[in-house]
Amino acid sequence: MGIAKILNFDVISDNRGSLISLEQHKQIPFAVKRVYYLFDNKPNHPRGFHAHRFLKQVIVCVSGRCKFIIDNGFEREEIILNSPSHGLLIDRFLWREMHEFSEETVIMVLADGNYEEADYVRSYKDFKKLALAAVDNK
Ligand code: T46
Repeated sequence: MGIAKILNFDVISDNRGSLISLEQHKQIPFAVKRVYYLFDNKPNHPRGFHAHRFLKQVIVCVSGRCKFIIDNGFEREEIILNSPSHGLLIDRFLWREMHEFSEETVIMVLADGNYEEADYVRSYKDFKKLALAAVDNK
């Protein structure tokens, strides 16, 4: 398995359109404590560039498209999110970047914790050091 995990959500469709339901401990593999969304995104303004010490999240590109880079300190993967029926599960301690937003992109994020700036590692150099230290301590 790669660094990033894609969750596939069931789509309930009828002649009126489509619906996706996300419940904690079912489609989302943790208790959801916070939901936030990113919109009005600009194609040439990437976001992210940090890791979380403890936070786990599921990212859903509800409309439009975005390229994610996920990095564990040793290897990186690129994932294109462009479907509301896919969720990108980002476990704790993974570096993430978001690039190449389309104009209509809306990204919804379900998180297992409240917003805590102290949980962010915003320097790639520090992230790399911590990733190496974690391997040395195993
Ligand atoms: C992540 C990616 C996918 C809050 O006040 N509350 C919140 O819940 C969040 C998420 C952010 N903020 C504040 C903190 C900053 O002053 O909003 C501002 C923008 O946040 P940030 O620069 O961290 O945004 P992104 O898009 O780079 O990252 C966000 C999340 O912060 C992060 O956890 O994984 O989306």
